[in-house]
Amino acid sequence: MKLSVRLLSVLLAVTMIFSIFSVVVSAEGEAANVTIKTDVDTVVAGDIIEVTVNVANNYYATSMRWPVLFSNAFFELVEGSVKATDELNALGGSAKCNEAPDNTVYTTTYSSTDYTGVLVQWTAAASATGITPYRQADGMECFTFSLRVKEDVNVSDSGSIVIPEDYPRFYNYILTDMEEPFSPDKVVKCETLVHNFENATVECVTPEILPIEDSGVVLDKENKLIKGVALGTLDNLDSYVYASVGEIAISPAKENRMGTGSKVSLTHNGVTYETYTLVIAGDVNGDAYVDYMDLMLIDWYEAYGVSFSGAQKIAADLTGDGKVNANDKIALDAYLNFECEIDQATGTVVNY
Ligand SMILES: [Ca+2]
Repeated sequence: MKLSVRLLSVLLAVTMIFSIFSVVVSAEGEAANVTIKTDVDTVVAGDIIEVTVNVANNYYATSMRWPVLFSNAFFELVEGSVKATDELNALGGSAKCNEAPDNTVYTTTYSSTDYTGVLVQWTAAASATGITPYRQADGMECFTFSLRVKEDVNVSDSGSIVIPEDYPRFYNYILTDMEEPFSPDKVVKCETLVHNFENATVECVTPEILPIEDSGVVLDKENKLIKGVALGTLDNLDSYVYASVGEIAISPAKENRMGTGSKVSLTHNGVTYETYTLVIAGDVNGDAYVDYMDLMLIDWYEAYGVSFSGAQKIAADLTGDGKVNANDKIALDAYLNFECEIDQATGTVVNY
């Protein structure tokens, strides 16, 4: 929508009307929602995170100015990273990204002792035919920048990224209506507008694999074993475990089967922090099911000394006595004849 140049000149005149007659305008219904987003919410020292500033408004802004502050004990700015998004640039106008703004970006609540800031601004371009203001009721990602987590942060320290709500100069005037004829009650001063700021917090954590509550999974941290996963689980363990930070990578024992011997690793930024081995009690061949193939393997182990991995030995030891022998074969046979059950959390037969 275009705001005519004539309207602009009226807008300037309105400034004077305000000062002379103290016209009271209602800002009811108009609000700016500014959301700070980060690409991750957990980090380790040295990580680089991406910050996005999303602005949603339901009025016509001809300019906007947002100081974005970050905890300086936790973060440092990646120089040269502050920029307007392609989406914002596509609106026209001019975006400014100041990486070293003056002290006016700091406020009573957010001082330069604890925070460092960047200042992002946008002004609509005026031309002979008009002006295109910013109005994005659903929000638009306007600015991005990168922050590096300082090397000396400790686990459970956190850093915040905020817009200071007590900053006094987000912009001067906004318009509630673009339709002509223009009138003073279509103009709202910045200080009467409702601002909702959603800030972001990032926490420094220990990289580790963690159990999903009530999933039945059991993580043996000492022996790096994962137990308690249901038979026949395929593809991934997303409903059982998650990473405190980074990614979980799985190397299945067999094709896409989450069977005994599958390796479950936590990696973050190219570093592997820990690797667990999955054990499905009774599943000796690693296909995620318990059947006569497994019984046969235990038989071969007993009779011919077929070699078992550590995980296979634990999976085969259904009596839980630390050995793989004829008793386990009998127990597995009983299970296959529906005479008992296997408790995957403990890895032994029950109701036997
Ligand atoms: Ca099996």
